[in-house]
Amino acid sequence: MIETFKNEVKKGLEANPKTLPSKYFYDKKGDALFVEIMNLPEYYLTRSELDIFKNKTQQLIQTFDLKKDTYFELIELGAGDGLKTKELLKKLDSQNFKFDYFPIDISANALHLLKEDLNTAIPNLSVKTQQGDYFEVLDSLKESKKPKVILFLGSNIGNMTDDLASEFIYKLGANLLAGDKLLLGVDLIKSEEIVLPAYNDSKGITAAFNINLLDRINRELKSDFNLNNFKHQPEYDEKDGVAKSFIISTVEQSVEVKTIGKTYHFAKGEKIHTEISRKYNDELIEKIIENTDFSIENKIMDSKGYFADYVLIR
Ligand code: AVI
Repeated sequence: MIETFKNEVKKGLEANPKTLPSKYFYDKKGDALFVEIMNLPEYYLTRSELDIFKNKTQQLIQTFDLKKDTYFELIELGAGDGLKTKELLKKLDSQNFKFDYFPIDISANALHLLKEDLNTAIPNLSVKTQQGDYFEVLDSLKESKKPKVILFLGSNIGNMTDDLASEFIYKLGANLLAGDKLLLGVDLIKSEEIVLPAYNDSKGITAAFNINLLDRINRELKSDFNLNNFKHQPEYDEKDGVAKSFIISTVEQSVEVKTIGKTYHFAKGEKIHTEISRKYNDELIEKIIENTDFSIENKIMDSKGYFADYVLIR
């Protein structure tokens, strides 16, 4: 794990322009900062998808086309605190659907808390937490042959390039059977006035989330990034719908990363690209699933039209 981190940081800092992978945002501090981000007034994404799960639950259930006498599996990739999913689970439970809920997450702690919370909120619900890699868990669930609904929410797909997103969805399809469903939650392309503040909040939480990556490298790879000499900078291009986060070196400086055994030079104003947060429309989603085994069955939007949950069928 630490070897992979080291190699990816090395590769990123030696690239031109410099990059660092956003998946490394999520250490303990990064997880806590992301929870804060989801509660920020500017970060509309979580609230928008929650609106769908609260107010369009019946529509979601209808497009899943579930039979009350057939046991199925509801599998969530990156379940976190399950805030949105709980709305769906409550409805399914009250309507006497028969199913197991499999939340998959990297964090054993998040899964433990989620299970405790659900056991209290929905005592009848069968919760089978799965800690680990999405594809390893899906592979182990293949055997059951029960109909499956996969949830991949929160526009998490947007942190991948379109090629990687396509490959990811293709691989999901390879673990499913014909008729299985994938609920893909994505942020929609909209104006800069709405998107940019979501990645540049007034309290500076997103800035801390981005800069924490350098702090993590300092701690885990023994480097000497002076965090005061770097700042967070988001950019958003409304035409292509891609928000990008950068870390900018505010002075000319050199940084030694001891475990890599190298010193990296930064010019004043030089950027490190740390994240993409893609926004979508129908055309982009169609393109991404073009070479997968899925087709679009439905699209459910929040009341403001900010966010969409696409129901894809295998
Ligand atoms: C997890 N992911 C969908 C978030 C996003 O909106 O791209 C991560 C994030 N980065 C900055 N703020 C939130």
